[in-house]
Amino acid sequence: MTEDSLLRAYVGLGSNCRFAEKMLARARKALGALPGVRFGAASPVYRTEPQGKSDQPWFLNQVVQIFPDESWTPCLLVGALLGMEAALGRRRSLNPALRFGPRTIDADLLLFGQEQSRAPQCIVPHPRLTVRAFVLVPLLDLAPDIVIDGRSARHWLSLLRWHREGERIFQ
Ligand code: PH2
Ligand code: MG
Ligand code: MG
Repeated sequence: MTEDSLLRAYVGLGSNCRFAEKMLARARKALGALPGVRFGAASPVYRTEPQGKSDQPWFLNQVVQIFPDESWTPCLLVGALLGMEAALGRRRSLNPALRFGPRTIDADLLLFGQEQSRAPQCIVPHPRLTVRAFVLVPLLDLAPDIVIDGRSARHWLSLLRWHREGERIFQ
């Protein structure tokens, strides 16, 4: 089957542990190994200033394109991403102060074709996608014409305060 006829999904990867580069590589491999998922393309890896909780190390961020077959739904994919995070050693903290702190690997479902999901555990498009330069920039590398909530990704990015120096994103 040609890629044009397949559903395209985008996953945002992030890590700010000591082995961040390695964690992204392991996550890409695990994504491609999910049953019924074809790996599409990976954006460049960006070094990004922490957004939100700022007293933590800089992140490596990347967006990956995958083609899930008809057996997948947004919620099933989010479940698989959580399983993958746990398998790669992520331990989630219930303490809200730590929730956005350093992590071994974060894998967020950003977009699942044109589908919208309002289920609380698997909201798609990702609810913070349009306010994160560290996600919009690599997403635009893969999908320059992509539309999110009725506006182009470029439009959303133009509303944010950010700048880049090569592969570094300040925000
Ligand atoms: N993830 C967060 C919060 N802040 N900042 C950057 N630069 N990169 C991230 O992946 C990131 C963040 C919560 O998931
Ligand atoms: Mg997450
Ligand atoms: Mg996240």
